[in-house]
Amino acid sequence: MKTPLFLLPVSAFSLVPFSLTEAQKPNVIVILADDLGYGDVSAQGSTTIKTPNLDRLANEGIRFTKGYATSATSTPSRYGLMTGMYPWKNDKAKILAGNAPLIIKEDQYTLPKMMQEAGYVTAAIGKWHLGMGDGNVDWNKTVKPGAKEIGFDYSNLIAATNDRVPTVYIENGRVVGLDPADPLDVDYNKNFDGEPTALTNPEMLKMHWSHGHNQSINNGIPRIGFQKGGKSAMWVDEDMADYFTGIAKDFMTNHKDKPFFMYFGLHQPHVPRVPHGRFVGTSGMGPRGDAILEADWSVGELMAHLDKLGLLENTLVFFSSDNGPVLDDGYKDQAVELLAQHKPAGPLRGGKYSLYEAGTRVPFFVYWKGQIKPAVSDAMVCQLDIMASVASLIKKKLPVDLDSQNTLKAFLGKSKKGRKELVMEANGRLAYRTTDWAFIPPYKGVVRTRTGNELGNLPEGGLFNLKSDLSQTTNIAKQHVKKYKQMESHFLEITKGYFKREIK
Ligand code: NG6
Ligand code: CA
Repeated sequence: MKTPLFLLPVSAFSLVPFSLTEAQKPNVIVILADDLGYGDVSAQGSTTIKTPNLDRLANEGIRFTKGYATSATSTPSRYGLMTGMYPWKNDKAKILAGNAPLIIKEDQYTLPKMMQEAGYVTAAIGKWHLGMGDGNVDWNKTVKPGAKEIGFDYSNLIAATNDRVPTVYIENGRVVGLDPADPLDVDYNKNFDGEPTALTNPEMLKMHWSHGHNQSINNGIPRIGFQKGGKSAMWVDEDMADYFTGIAKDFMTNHKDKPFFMYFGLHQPHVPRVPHGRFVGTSGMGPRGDAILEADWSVGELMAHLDKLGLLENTLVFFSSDNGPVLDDGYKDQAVELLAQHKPAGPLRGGKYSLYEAGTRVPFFVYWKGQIKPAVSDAMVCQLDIMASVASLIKKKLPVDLDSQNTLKAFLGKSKKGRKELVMEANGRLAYRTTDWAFIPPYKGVVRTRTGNELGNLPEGGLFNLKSDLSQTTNIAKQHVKKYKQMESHFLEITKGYFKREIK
């Protein structure tokens, strides 16, 4: 049995967590929402949505006002978190199809491998989106390499996104509930003969697409990609939150007596937004708001379970989102029409896919009962830094050079200083920011995507003073040439060999 930290003498307490012994290694949980915006949580100032469970993490932990993902889309963002390396250093770290191969090399050092080496049991549950298999997957056999090969003892995942095939759960590399008599096949180029799609059989749809998402249909919802067979294994979107929440609770119960590391990838509020019936209509904002409330419930369940197991005082919890918000990401779910006064990005400009702040600046809370004093912190922190910071916490020496920086003191509220600078990515484009300034190199290309989100393409380049202009209303590149040049030169130095101006 681990000694709960609150039973330690006060003198030891003041040294914690820098004096943790083997037996007291804290559990570490990373909960990552999918497309949850800076303004989508009531603790972030929103009065239009009520997220009591997320608020609890925010208000009873540290709430970061400058918390970042490394990218404005999922795959690169998760790559940064899992490897401690900037995703733009890996040209495969782009939004992946459901049958894309694993983009993390098997010999690459990763956050879960680090935890394993430190004696942790590790699990990945929920959204994956880092690729699995070798590019030529037989879904009826064990799919590998995957989560196991990069350091997860246990995994129960959706391969990519909830709008991409295969629409099945994959536990430790095996499709859950597959009937060998009805093999599963997946293709991203062409349909299988005679299989219905949203274009041939619109009468089968209970949710309609607005752009993309018109291929195979599962559960009345059209997806990206084609699949055939595997009928008994198909997920039911309405049950996904219950499924993964249950799996995560079981994992915690099974490993309550040893230190564990659990990565929990929420699928909300990514499209298609199909929450369980008990959340339908609860937000007044339609499926997007209801899905956020379902995610809030799920987080509340995990925390209540930790409490029930007596692990709250011995578990460090990170909560964040893989990228910023989007309304119409390809389905007609009334996200725009029912938004009313709600501001998914809060005061920030842009959203998912954007080089403006809302692309990567996301909710970011760190909670540890009894160890972290509630506070709001303006330190700049990034998901990239979880790896080096947790290494420091558990006294693990990193055997490789990483882009991940040790910002443990900021994460635990013991310092107001986080990282000094960060390069972020959005669909292959890069931007740079320091504590108070944002720099966007010149990019041509469309101003907005079909989602309506502004991309941050500024043909002449951009400079914004985030201290005086948080909402990035005024590009002052022309007025502050010296500052622009200085930011540009730092940016070029860090991204040398990777920054390609011709990317649109
Ligand atoms: C886009 C999809 C979008 C979403 C995104 C990935 C279309 C038109 N759009 O290509 O719906 O799936 O990829 O989102 O297909 S992410 O959060 O996983 O990065
Ligand atoms: Ca996402």
